[in-house]
Amino acid sequence: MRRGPTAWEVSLSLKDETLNSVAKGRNTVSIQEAIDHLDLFGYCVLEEAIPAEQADRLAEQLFALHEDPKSRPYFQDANDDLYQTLFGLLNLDEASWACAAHPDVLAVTRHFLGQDIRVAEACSKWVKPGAPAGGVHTDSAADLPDLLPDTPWMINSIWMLTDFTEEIGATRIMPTSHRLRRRPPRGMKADDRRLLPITGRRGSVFLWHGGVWHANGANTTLDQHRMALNIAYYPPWWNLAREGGHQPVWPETFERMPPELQRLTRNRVAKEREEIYEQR
Ligand SMILES: O=C(O)CCC(=O)C(=O)O
Repeated sequence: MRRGPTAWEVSLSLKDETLNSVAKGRNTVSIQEAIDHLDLFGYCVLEEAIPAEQADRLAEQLFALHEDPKSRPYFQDANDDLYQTLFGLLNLDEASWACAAHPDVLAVTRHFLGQDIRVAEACSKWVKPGAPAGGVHTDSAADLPDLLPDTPWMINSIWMLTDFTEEIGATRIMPTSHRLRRRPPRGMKADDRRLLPITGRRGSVFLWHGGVWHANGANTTLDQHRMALNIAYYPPWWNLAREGGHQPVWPETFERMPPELQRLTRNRVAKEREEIYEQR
């Protein structure tokens, strides 16, 4: 007798189809479809949420910021040259504000976290040619129990500021893994066949549930650079949670922000990290 597909094979092919349908263009995915996709698979893609030219400008500014020696105190790891994370972007580049307060992103995020969401942090992630893949992980789960909550505690997002291809180091995600409510097995590799690269045209943004298993992919190209803007959102009851290098919003930045962004960041206005984050 011919063997039918396993549940796992069905889920993978369903996923491929969904990837293809979002690749047709932003207008084919409504907010409700994006919400349903994130709920079911753990992530969703909003294609071309900003124009490619705006993404190009932002990418150029971020490459320059990464090269600026004044930015070094805000690197997650100043010794990691190939995969660079630069924190505190809301202070460093006003062009990031439009992404942080993008109405479609906020609509999807508020569905999961409630109306009173907060921006946890905005950082840029430059993946250079030759950068290895990252470790597979969940987000902001350090203080959570072994059985992860069934209520989402974080929605994360990545703006593709250069085209995301598998070769350039697109983020890899294991669809539906947030439903397992546990961390990935120790030693799980980013090239595990259950993790799919989230590809798309620059200007697109994808969002994921903090409990989904994911990693940055390796950049296997010789000369292509991946730039992404990574903005995470917390519900108000998680608003003091912080990760290693998260930066406050400086008072002078906050004063200049439009009201929606002030609403999203009002819990973290300070000059220094020590003023608002607990010491670990
Ligand atoms: O840079 C990437 O593609 C992944 C980022 C990531 O893993 C994270 O923000 O938790």
